[in-house]
Amino acid sequence: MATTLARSSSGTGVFNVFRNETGCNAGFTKIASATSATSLTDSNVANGLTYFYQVTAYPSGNEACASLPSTCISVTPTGGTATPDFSISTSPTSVSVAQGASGSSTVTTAVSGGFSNAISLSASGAPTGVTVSFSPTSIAAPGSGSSTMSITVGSTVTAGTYTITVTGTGGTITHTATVSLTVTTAGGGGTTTQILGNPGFETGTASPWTASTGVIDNSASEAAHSGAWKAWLNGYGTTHTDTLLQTVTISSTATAATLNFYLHIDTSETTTTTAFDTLKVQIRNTAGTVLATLATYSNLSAAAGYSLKSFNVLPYKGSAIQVYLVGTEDSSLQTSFVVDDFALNVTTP
Ligand SMILES: [Ca+2]
Ligand SMILES: [Ca+2]
Repeated sequence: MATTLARSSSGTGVFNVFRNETGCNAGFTKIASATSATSLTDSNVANGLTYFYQVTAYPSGNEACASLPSTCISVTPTGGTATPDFSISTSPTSVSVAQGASGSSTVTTAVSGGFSNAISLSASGAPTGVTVSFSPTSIAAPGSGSSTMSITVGSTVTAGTYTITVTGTGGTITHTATVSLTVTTAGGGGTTTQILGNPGFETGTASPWTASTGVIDNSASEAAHSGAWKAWLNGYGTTHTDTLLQTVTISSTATAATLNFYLHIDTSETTTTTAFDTLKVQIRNTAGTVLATLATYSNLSAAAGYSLKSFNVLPYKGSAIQVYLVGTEDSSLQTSFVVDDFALNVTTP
């Protein structure tokens, strides 16, 4: 919006223009000095507000001789071309993420012209293996706010630069912004080493694992995932606890560390609601203090066959830790937690 004032005088003097939003008898603020133009356009106005103007005149360079203020006039801009709309932007606009890691950008929306709608967010253009999510997934009405855009890059995504388009949709209006994603090689071309000993239990003994009696097993009643041997925790149908642990150190220079293993759960429990028997997968320090419980499984997730479990354990680099599994059964109805083919893959530069 703008209001335009014109003066009818055409002498050799210059003019100061004053404005307020209160009234002709209130104090004024100077909005233009020593102008010789015969009109002034005031762009700094809003619809529906009334503005009051007055002008003083004086010989150029001699403001001390300024005239008394002119007659006060008022202007109320209305209508205009204001259309409900919003804008969308990202910060930063470019994100660099290593393979197997994640990054983020903040998406910000701002409304204008009386726009009032929730704005839903979506992303397109990410390559296969890259997952993009928003928190929150929608900016609540009236539509001004921000959302964190998380970008998770799979370990197999080809290094390179990609453009992710963020689309905001509010009512019938759609706007887009982009984020440039640069995927870098994990560890800058480093090497990945599996650091657990006897990961598939094929030596037929526990070492370097420490296991409860009977856990290292080659019986046919629960098949191994591969080879002949696996670790079979619990399965007694009486109150019982089994543990399986191995102490390792993830290099302090590691850029990625992932714990994988295969798990099969077999149960005689019939409940669909109560976890009577559980298996916790933990990271402990060498004193046995739990640093993290990565997952808890139970009779409720029993299923035929093995499934692969995978955890990011990079946060535990630099000190000796225990990969610690503990299975606990209640007094009846057996649950077996059968694990095999562990890997703790550590990538170093
Ligand atoms: Ca095995
Ligand atoms: Ca049980």
